[in-house]
Amino acid sequence: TWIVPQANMRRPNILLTGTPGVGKTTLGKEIAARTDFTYINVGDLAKEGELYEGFDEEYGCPILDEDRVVDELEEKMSDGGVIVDYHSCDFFPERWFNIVFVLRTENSVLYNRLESRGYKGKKLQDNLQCEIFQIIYEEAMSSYKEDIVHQLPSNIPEDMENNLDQIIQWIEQWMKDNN
Ligand code: DAT
Repeated sequence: TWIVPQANMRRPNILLTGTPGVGKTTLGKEIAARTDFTYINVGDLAKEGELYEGFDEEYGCPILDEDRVVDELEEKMSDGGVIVDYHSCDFFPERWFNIVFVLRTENSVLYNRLESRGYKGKKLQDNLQCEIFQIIYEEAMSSYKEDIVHQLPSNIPEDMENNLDQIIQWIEQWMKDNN
């Protein structure tokens, strides 16, 4: 029941973060489908623009050029109405986001998701440890005002539906309060 807002309305920016596999992409695309917000996957953006500054030999993956990612997104972020999805969050300007959601997944569930994604060995173990030690939650809490950082469980489809409904409601309330 999304009411299409007027073109000149202020809209918030939302950060979806958390360990790979917790469900950021699925949730982000659903929010975008139910609103007029733009979904941006930072991993895909970096790939398309080759926003890299080297190669990590240990992990066998390119290293994100964080400054170029920030430059690339700056204009879009100032318009509002953007959902950003990335598995790290400490290099974005704090002022970009009105709310930060850290998705959380139980270990056994995440194990299965990452394994079916083809992760194995050190990459699989490191990502599971990242979730167990709540690395991204701590990163979010130290990078943004603590009262805008929220953890969301993301284990079963019902969690996804609840999270989606909550976020849509939050957006609608924000827009009422800020327009
Ligand atoms: P991320 O973008 O955080 O890496 P994703 O959206 O690609 O994660 O999700 C990884 C997989 O898990 C994908 O197959 C969808 C599934 N999934 C995500 N959230 C879920 C949930 N709450 N319940 C069940 N499956 C979920």
